[in-house]
Amino acid sequence: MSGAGFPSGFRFGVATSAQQIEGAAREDGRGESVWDRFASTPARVKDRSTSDVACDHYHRWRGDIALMRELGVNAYRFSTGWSRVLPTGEGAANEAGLAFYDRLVDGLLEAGITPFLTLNHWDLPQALDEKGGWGSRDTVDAFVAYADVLSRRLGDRVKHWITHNEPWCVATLGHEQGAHAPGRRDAAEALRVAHHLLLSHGRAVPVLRANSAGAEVGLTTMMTAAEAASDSDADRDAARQFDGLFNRWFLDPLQLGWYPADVIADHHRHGRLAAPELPFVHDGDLKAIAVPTDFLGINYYSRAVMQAGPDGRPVGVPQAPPEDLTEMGWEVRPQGFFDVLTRVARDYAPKQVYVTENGAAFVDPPAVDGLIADPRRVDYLRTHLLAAQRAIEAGVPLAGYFAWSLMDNWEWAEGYTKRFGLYAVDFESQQRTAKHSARFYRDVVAAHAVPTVVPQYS
Ligand code: IFM
Repeated sequence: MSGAGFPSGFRFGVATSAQQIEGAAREDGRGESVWDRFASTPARVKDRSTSDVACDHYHRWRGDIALMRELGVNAYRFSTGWSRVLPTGEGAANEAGLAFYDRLVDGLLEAGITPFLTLNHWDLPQALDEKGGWGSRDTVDAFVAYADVLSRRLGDRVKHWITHNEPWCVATLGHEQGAHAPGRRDAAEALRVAHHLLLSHGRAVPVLRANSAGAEVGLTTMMTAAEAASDSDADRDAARQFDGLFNRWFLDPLQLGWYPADVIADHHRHGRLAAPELPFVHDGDLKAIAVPTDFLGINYYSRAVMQAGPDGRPVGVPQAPPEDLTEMGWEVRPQGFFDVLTRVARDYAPKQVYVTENGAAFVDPPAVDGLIADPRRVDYLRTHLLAAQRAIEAGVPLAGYFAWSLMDNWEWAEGYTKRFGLYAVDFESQQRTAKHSARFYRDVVAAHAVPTVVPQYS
């Protein structure tokens, strides 16, 4: 084993999200989400697929809990479908939707697995988007009401709540770049969206605490290590800008209570703001956003190496050879994981950190004797878990690690073309097949440490 292993009480989990695994898109009163609409719009999703069936987890959740038991994990991060609970995003709750999450939570607890529930993993109800979506301040109220409904129902059993998953993706990919639902391209709107996501987090935290005695509450953000392509002032400034847009724009208001002045100036300079001020920030918003939380959720996949573009905007430059890239084109960079974990502890001093996602998409070969050999994913997990362990040794209050993902699933605009799972899913038969990475993770969990030598699994 390497080092002293992970601290006692450490959470080892796996993560998924509702839209990516549940399926049953039109069953039991579920309403349409922005991702349902996006996927049914031509040319939005790479393989033209929808998540209407996905992993059919809505019907197969018992078997999926059995996979978690096989792994030995003590925690499971999942999200609730907002439009399954509130079909139009507000108003009367859908009892069948709530009953599904009741069953799932009870099943997890019976299996000795602690539920970590994410309220918003991107699947805004379509009806709310038609009223202005996250660009409208009314959606803040709708989110707080949704948090209230769910935590009243599940708060006696769910004690770990994550308000939002990766607000950058919703704001920037969804509203500035148009690559994610709802597919808009409006940089000014994207800034409003980011603010409303953060504000709704801040306003939901006290509601969740009131309905779920003793609960831990936090938010999950994606962090990417930002590095300059060279020592030139221009490239260093490009890295600063990227870090500002991607990391600090979210972490500064959440943890420090302000938006970073240099990034406000960048927004103005690049035309995202008409003036160097934030018209959508009302009195009291920043205080609400910076409500103390019990943990910060960090999703980590890769680093970004930036150089100055012709107009001074940051541009990513590929650094790694193709063999160091995952199927997403993301560089495998465990050092970046260590860097973001130690940086977040140093600059933001969260009470605790959970790594709420970490993993890699690769093309997997067919199964041999019922097991799929995925050495690159095993290596990704091994090197990143070692980096997490080093971060703990360096003083980061890391309390848990969730592998993304329990099983192959619907990877948003990439459809079914990217596979992140520890278990493979045959989307025709819905058969699940363990990969070597599942066996490796099981060994890590059992040993509470990272094996120095990877066992032979076949
Ligand atoms: O699949 C996604 C997940 O939903 C959010 N974080 C990144 C993952 C991989 O792209």
